[in-house]
Amino acid sequence: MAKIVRSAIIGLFFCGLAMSCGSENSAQMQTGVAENGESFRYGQATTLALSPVESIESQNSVSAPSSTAVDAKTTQNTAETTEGSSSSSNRSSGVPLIIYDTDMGPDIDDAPGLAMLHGYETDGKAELAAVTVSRQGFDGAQFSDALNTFYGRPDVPVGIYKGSTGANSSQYTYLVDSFPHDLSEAPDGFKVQRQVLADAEKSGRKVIMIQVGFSSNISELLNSRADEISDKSGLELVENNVSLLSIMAGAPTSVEFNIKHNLPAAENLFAKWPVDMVVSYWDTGGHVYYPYSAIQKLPTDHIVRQAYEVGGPGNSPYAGGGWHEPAGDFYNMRSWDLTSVLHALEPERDYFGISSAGTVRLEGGVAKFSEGDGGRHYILSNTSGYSAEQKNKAATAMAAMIR
Ligand SMILES: [Ca+2]
Repeated sequence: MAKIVRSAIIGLFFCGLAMSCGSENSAQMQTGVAENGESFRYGQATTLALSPVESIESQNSVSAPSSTAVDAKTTQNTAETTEGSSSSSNRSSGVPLIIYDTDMGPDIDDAPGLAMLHGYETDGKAELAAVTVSRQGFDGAQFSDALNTFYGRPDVPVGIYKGSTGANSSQYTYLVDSFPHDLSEAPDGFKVQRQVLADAEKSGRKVIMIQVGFSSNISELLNSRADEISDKSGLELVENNVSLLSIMAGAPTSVEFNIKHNLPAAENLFAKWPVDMVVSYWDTGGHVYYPYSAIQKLPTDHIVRQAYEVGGPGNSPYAGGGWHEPAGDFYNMRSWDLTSVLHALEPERDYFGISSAGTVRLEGGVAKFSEGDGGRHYILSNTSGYSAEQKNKAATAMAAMIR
């Protein structure tokens, strides 16, 4: 009991900082209510009866999707030196354009999620067309630009939501001062998205949208009308040019963080989204741990490693209170945002299992899914019952893309 009380106190502290409180699963997580009435999650990772992800070194027998040898130093250089040819090759080969819509800052997983996309682009499997930040806070846009610059792609457009959301704290974006970046201003996120979709309409290329934060920008996109960018509405641009929205949001029995902090936008998104949507509930990434041992393979000055290790040994803001799984001086990361990236780029690998088509309806913020009824929503399966090998396979595939 003392342990739970202590965890509750820690949980209150972190949620007070508006960190990514995820959702609460009554079957597996301890829950409570903060003074402001918001529910929060403070479950101890060690009480979830999960097998910690084994080190990547032990997973050599698990096949990763492409280049599995993660030599961080050489691949980073490769990304920087071959990006030009890679981008031109991607452009001509018709690989999907990607819009990464993120709340970059409150939790760590947005940063490695974006890093994965650079890995896919370097491998010729995708082209990062834009990053749009779904919370207020220019720091999130700057950090995204710095990460893009780190990977040799400094000119990826970055947009930002200019309304308000319920969460805007950041634990690591101040590190941007240590990395080259040149973003001086950012346009509205939905306008950046409109531009990508309008360009795609002309080129005939398809766009995959990946939303791993709040629904702020994409809700505005769906509400947008003809403007100087396109004579099409946002809804038409999505219908004509987007093949998939891969989204990390929601939980079937509680109000998940990404839903909670801009509920009207999420309700608008789920009600109006006109093409396929694959939803990664809290539980999916919450049960797949990205091992710290994979982070340790990156150079110490790598932007993702710096963000992951923010706070320093034994003082990580992410290691306590069951937020992620403590591992030595740091933590193994719950891989929420990475699941949506992984599924979007490797759907054929079916790492998580997927439902039949149906509809997700938000009922007071709780994401209720029902199969059938003509819906175009799908949910990734809850991985809580998966074997350690299956979880490791997903984590290994993620790590193969972060270099
Ligand atoms: Ca996120």
